Amino acid sequence: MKLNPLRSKSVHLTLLLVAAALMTACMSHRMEQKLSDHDTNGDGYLSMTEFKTTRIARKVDSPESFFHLADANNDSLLSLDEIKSHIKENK
Ligand SMILES: [Ca+2]
Ligand SMILES: [Ca+2]
Repeated sequence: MKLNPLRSKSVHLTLLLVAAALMTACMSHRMEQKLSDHDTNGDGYLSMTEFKTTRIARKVDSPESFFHLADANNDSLLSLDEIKSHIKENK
């Protein structure tokens, strides 16, 4: 039996897309896990003090400016969404 090359290509593509989606979901879950580890008062947001203990803060040049730039609604707290969209915008 001969496989239709076009069809097997699209199967590969589908598998690749599924794998990519799974990886993204997994990474986002891991990030949520990480952030909740640093959310010491458990309010679901990171204050500047809490944020400074994260790996992201240690990786960037200035955690303060990252914090202020990422804080889209200026409430002096970072939500996971704010961090994620800030990272996405600066890729
Ligand atoms: Ca907190
Ligand atoms: Ca905020």
